[in-house]
Parts: sequence; C-alpha cells; structure tokens
Amino acid sequence: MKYTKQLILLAGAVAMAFVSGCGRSSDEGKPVLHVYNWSDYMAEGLLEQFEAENNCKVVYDVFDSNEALYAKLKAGATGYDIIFPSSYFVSVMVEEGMLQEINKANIPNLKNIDPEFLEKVSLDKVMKYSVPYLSGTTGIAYRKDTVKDFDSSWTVYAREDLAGRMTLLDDIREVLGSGLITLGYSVNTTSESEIEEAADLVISWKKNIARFDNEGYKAGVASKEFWVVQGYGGDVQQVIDENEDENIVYTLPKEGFTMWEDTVAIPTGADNVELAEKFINFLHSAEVAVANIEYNYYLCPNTAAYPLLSEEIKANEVVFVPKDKLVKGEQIVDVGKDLAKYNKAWNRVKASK
Ligand code: N2P
Repeated sequence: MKYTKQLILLAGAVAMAFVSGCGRSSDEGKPVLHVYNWSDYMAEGLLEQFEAENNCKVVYDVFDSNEALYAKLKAGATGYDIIFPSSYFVSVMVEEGMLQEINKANIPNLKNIDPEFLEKVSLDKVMKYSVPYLSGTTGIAYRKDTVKDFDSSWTVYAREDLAGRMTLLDDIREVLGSGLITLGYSVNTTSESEIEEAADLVISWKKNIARFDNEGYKAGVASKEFWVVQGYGGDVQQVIDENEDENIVYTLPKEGFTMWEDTVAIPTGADNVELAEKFINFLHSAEVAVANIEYNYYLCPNTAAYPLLSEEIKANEVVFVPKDKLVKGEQIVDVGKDLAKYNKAWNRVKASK
C-alpha cells in the first residue's frame, strides 16, 4: 500500500516536472519584469497572480538594506524595472540620476493612496519619483523563555550577561538611530558630535552582540540562537506566525523607536517601463494591498484596502501602533549631504574591535 502510494507520488513528481518544463519553454517570448525588493516583503502568490494577469514573467531578486540596493545599482547592475528604496533614500538616488519620473497617468490605482499618509508621512508627496509601498517600525524582539528580566530599552545592548545572544541590524540609519534615541537625540540629527556620540555608544554595545544582521536574525531568534534582536516589526511578526512561537515578543523600546516608509520606484534604464507601471498599479489595487498588509504586517497606505481588512489585523499593534506608543516614534527622513556624517560614523563602528 505504502509502496503504491510512493509510486503514485513519484509519477506525480515526474508529471509536474514535465509540466513545469513546458511552462518554462512557453515563457519564452513573454515580456519580463525584473523586480528587486527587500526580503520577506511580498505576500505569497502575488507574483504568480501578476504573471497570469499580464501574461508575463517576473524575475525576482532580494536585498537586505538600502545600502545593498544602492551598491548593486552603482556597481552597474542594470535591467531592474522595479525597486523598493526607503523614502529617505529616494532623494539620494534621484540626485544621482538613478530613478526616473513616475508617469502617474498610466497608474490609475494611485487614486487609492491615502492622502493623509502622503501629506504627513511621505517625503515624495507628489509621487514624482516614488510611490508609497509599505511602512512600519523598528524595535527590539526578545525571547521571553530565555530572557526573564527583559526591560524594553535600547540599553539591553549593554548587558554583558546576554553577550553573544544579541544582534543589531546591519542598517546605518537604524543602528546609529538606536544610539541617538538612547542619548535623547533626534534620529535625523545633522550634528556631527551627536552622531559620533551615538557611534561611541554602539561601539560600547558591539562586544555584546553576535553580529550586525538584517536577515539571519529572524531564523536565529526562532531557533533560540539569539535572544534579543533589533528587527523590523512586520518581519518579526512573520517569524512569530511561521513558527507559531509566542515566546518571541516584539517591543517598542521605552526611549523611542524609528518609523520608516519604503517606496516603489522605477530605475533609470529600466527595460520594461510599461510593465513596471502595471506592477505599481497592481500593488495598489485594494485586494493586493490587503494581501500585503495581512501577510507582511506592515501598513500599505491604500484607502481602498482599509475597509477590507480583517478585524484581527486591524487590532494588530505591530501594524497599527496604538496612539500612546506612537508618540515615542520618530520617522527616519532624508538628511541630504549630512548623510556623509552617518556613513563616516558607521565606518568607525564597523572598523572598531
Ligand atoms: C523587509 C523589511 C524592510 C524594512 N523585510 C526596512 N525598510
């Protein structure tokens, strides 16, 4: 009986391989959309849905930081049609001629974008070069089964008893931001001395962290390798969901936390602008926005999506931060030329022993 079942499974697998082989060959000649996005940042099934609806093929690559995205494009990577820079990185890219203007007439679903979000949060308020995608917070997640006396404070990184069990993100503005917040400064300060002081603080924490990490921390906190991690809220909530592990808790530290907006943009030199516009339009249909909010646990500022959200997600505090906590958040914005001060301080952090 068991043997027969195995044979059937095997026959099925052979048939599937054959079918998908045919699928690949019939992809030839179809228009291709090259997408470069953050990891864990697209609801399951959406790319396949877009492919089916547009009779095209999506080639999807991922990055884990704005710096990685920037470095890859600067190193000459061409051929991407759609990229997802954070809003505070858009102007850096615009200044260097890396993004093209959005032709809004070709993207009717832009009408769904929450006007209040555009006015209060977006940095590119008229969507000249970028369209809002998802927005969220960065905080600290800890394991309550291994850290008994956790106090939600950035000063946890000074705890030597947790040495080797903690990670910080590998993200310049976020990590220096956590130092700035702890010192009572703005995460958007342009004061060199404040930024250097934040770098000193992070250097003092460095001996206690296993590493700076934007991706592996998720599997690490799930496997109990790490007990305290700086993380993006929705990514942590995805880990909790996938592992059904309620010992992982996402917190917004009492000194304050960062908030950010990621955008979708079309790089200069994109091969398939028409398909890129269709993709942005797709991301801002109400149903796709709902799928992305509910899967990623980040807010897609799309007013057509809001009434369709489940009660469960509306009550989720990672996505909809309660007002009393929100007052401690500060949005990361573009600091223009002063970014060089952050880069310099970060190099010192990275080089320190
Ligand atoms: C993607 C998280 C992106 C958040 N998984 C930082 N912009």
